[in-house]
Amino acid sequence: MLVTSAKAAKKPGDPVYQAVLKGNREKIGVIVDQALAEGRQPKEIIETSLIPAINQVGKYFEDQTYFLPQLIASAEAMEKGIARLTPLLSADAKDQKATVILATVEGDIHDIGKNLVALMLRNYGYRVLDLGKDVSAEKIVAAAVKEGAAIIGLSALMTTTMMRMKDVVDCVREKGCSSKVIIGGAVTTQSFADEIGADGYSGDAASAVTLVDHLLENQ
Ligand code: B12
Repeated sequence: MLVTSAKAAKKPGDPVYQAVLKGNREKIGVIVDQALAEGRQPKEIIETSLIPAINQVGKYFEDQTYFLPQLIASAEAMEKGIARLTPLLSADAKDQKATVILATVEGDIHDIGKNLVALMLRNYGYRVLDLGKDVSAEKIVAAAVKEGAAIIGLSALMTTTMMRMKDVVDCVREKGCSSKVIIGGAVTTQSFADEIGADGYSGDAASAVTLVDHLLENQ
């Protein structure tokens, strides 16, 4: 299972880690291919190189060692690295379980974490419809109703966009939509989920799968 904590992170000498840290979007594909050729597993590369690197970039951004251009370059390198590994991870389309709608809430364009959640849920057989980023509550709920989604998963990375999650919960209740709402994203917490009336919270992509399994078992 993909463990998205930085506990088992590789040493900074790792070329994949360095490629994200330095925003090397041109060469990350080749560097990831080399890591695969050396026998590293796709999940392990995400877990111990890509995620720790983007977290380190976040720290550099916070302490102003890095500025926006470096943040963007690193994010793009991360996305390319994940895109390279995705085909190696995705499960077969058959035997799909329930439908999960995923979106980053309105006003928020961070989608790396949400994309990892999508990847994991697909890997475990869920039918995932990813609506993308900066998506309005109305659009999310309309899609959930149309597709008969069992779960709506929302991501937010900014204090300024967290409350858009409550808009979705309110809209779900208003429209009598039967989907359960789960939330995540570095800025969110279990107590925030409780406060806005969401059905679940998870702090990483691996436990998102357990959370969805659990919510559907108890239906
Ligand atoms: C990469 C990044 C960017 C990239 C985003 C690229 C992309 N495609 O996503 C770019 C450069 C575009 C960007 C832009 C901005 N960013 Co930015 N960015 C980050 C950074 C460094 C990393 C975020 C990330 O991808 N983390 C890695 C992923 C894997 O973690 P994650 O998202 O938390 O996801 C995991 C879990 O939370 C969970 N999860 C996530 N979603 C979901 C959903 C569900 C349903 C579940 C169950 C679980 C779950 O599972 C994931 C995997 O384990 C953070 C710093 C940080 N430390 O978080 C800042 C940060 C989030 N950004 C920030 C800011 C301010 C901005 C900008 C406003 C900057 C600017 N001045 O323009 C803009 C935002 C514009 C907008 N309207 O959204 C701030 C937010 C501050 C705040 N608390 O409000 C942060 C915290 C940096 C900082 N310290 O100042 N950013």
